[in-house]
Amino acid sequence: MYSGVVRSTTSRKVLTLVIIRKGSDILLGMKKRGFGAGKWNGFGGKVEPGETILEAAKRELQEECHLRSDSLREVGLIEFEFKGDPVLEETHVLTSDVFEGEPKETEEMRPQWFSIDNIPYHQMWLGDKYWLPLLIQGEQFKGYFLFEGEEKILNYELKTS
Ligand code: 6U4
Repeated sequence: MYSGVVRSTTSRKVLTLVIIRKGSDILLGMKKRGFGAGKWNGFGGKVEPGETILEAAKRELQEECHLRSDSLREVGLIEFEFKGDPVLEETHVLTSDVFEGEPKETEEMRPQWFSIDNIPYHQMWLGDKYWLPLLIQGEQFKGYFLFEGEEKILNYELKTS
């Protein structure tokens, strides 16, 4: 898909990532366990067999912070690759400012609203400072990030569409 990038992946995992907005705030969750623990992130996870992207995104949002949204829109597609791992993570990024309920802490995530002027990029995945501003500006985007471990980006590409 992207020129100049050598791929050694053999399989793909499909994931969702939901960023909820309210006025000039966005909702992030502190991941409490698993890969990426200790980072603020959107809500999401693996798409289960038989589920659509949208169904999976709604389910993960509800499971991870008890919000419901029937208005999620897909605005981004990011491929994450980790050096030495043959799995390419195809991550569908969705957003909405229409939702029901109050964010509630769960076993996996501690939700918190952040002003878009005060996003904790230093405690987030390194790539997020590149693509999240595009989402906030209302742009659609496609990207690819190659990580080495959790704290180093070896290569990335990002374009708006
Ligand atoms: P479930 O279904 O909840 O068990 P899980 O495999 O825990 O899914 P998730 O969303 O925690 O999925 O993360 C999946 C993968 O995607 C991890 O390798 C980390 C990566 N990832 C998730 N959110 C990211 C983000 N905002 N920025 C980033 N990588 C992210 O660069």
